[in-house]
This record gives sequence, C-alpha cells and structure tokens, in this order.
Amino acid sequence: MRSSRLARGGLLASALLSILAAAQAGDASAAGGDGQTLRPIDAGYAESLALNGTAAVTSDRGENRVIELTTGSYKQTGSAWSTAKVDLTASFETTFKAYLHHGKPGADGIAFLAQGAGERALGGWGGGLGYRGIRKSVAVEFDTYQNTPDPDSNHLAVVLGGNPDRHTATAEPAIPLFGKPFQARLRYDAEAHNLKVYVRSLSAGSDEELLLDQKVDLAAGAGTESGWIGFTASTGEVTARQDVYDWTVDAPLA
Ligand SMILES: [Ca+2]
Repeated sequence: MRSSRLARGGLLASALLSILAAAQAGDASAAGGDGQTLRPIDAGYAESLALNGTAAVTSDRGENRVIELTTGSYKQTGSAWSTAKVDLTASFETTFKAYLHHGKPGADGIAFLAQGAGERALGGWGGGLGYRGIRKSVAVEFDTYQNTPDPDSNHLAVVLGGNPDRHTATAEPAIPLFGKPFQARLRYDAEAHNLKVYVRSLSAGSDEELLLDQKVDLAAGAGTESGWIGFTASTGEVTARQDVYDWTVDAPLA
C-alpha cells in the first residue's frame, strides 16, 4: 500500500521527480517569480508526502484524495509533510480544505506548520495538536477544543516553538471549524515577514475572512532557510476524524 510504503520513508528522490514532472507537464500555475506549484494531494502525488502516526492518504466517495490525519480514536497524533523542502526565505501561498468531524463535540483540531525538524516530525496528543514539542516550527492551529490556555473551542492561533500553551496571536472565526468543511488560505510575505491566514466556509456564497495578519519570520522560527511544510492533528479523551484535502502549494522549492 502506498501510504505504508511512505510511512517507511525513503521515497524522497521519486517524490522530487514526480513534482518536477508535474511542472514540466504544465501543471504549474502562475506562481510569480521562480515559484513552482506543488500539488501534493492531487491525483498521483501521494508519493510527495511523508506520513507519520495515524496519518494516511485515503479517498472520499468522490474519489478525491484525502489526508486523514486522525481516524477518530483516542489519543491519536498524525502528521503529513511535503517531502520536497520549501524555501522559507521566499514568499509563498498555500490553500487547503479541512473537514473535522465525527465527534460530538470533536477534538482536538489540526495545525499547518513550517518546520525544520524533518519529515518524521510528530508531536504530542490532545491539546498538543500533534505539534507540541516540534520546537523548530511555526504553527497555525485550527483548534476545536478548549484547553486551559485556549481562548475558546473554535479558534486559530499562531504558535512558535512547538508550544501550544503560548499563543503569539489568536483569532476567532465566524464559522465553525468543527462539523463543516472549510477552506484556509495562508499567504506568507517573506520580505515583510508577514503571515496572513484566511478562512471561509465551503457553503455556496460564503466570503473569505482574514483572521490572522501577523508579523512572523518562518525561517527563523523553523531554524532553517529550507524546511518542510504540512499538517499535524491530534485527538485526546475527545476524538474526531480530521481530514485535509485539495492542498495546493505555490512555493519555490529549496
Ligand atoms: Ca485546544
């Protein structure tokens, strides 16, 4: 099975080749400058993901490829990283959809990370959101469970140093993060060291909402100029199935 082969790692070379082949085939959209578009989760690109913990690549009923980060059992952690490293000193944009479901209420949420710890990186369960302890990282969390340091059970936050107990910035979306699919768009301006995070409901006619507009240096936070990007998630005493899909990355490779 592809995902279990991935879990053992060692496919970096073929992953890079598949991305380059995609670019040559004209799959790259206008990226600006020297950027290439990676589509790590579109058809055939599971090879470009490193999966850890409970994370697996599956298909939904519509045959779309989905990164299932947690499967709905207790105290799970999962992570999925692009095996192609990204230049964190350059501007990039990434968009993904997430569906956090199958609990009542559900926990704990997901996070998008830029990190310098490597493609096996995986952190703590529960309120750790799968990234607690990944010290060389900048996380944007989508947190659906209120732990003691959290403002509520439906918030975004920028977190440095793999410590979800300390939020650099928080925001509360108008939409529920749990129970209904949403789309997130992250835009990093490397010159300004600015990260903007937008969220919108996938319901027809819904508008995108700018939630985080934060000064942060991704390369400094990740402790490297070329790092990995991807997702973590966790469950605890409360559980959920937590899926990410339609992930596109518009970033220069390192
Ligand atoms: Ca939490």
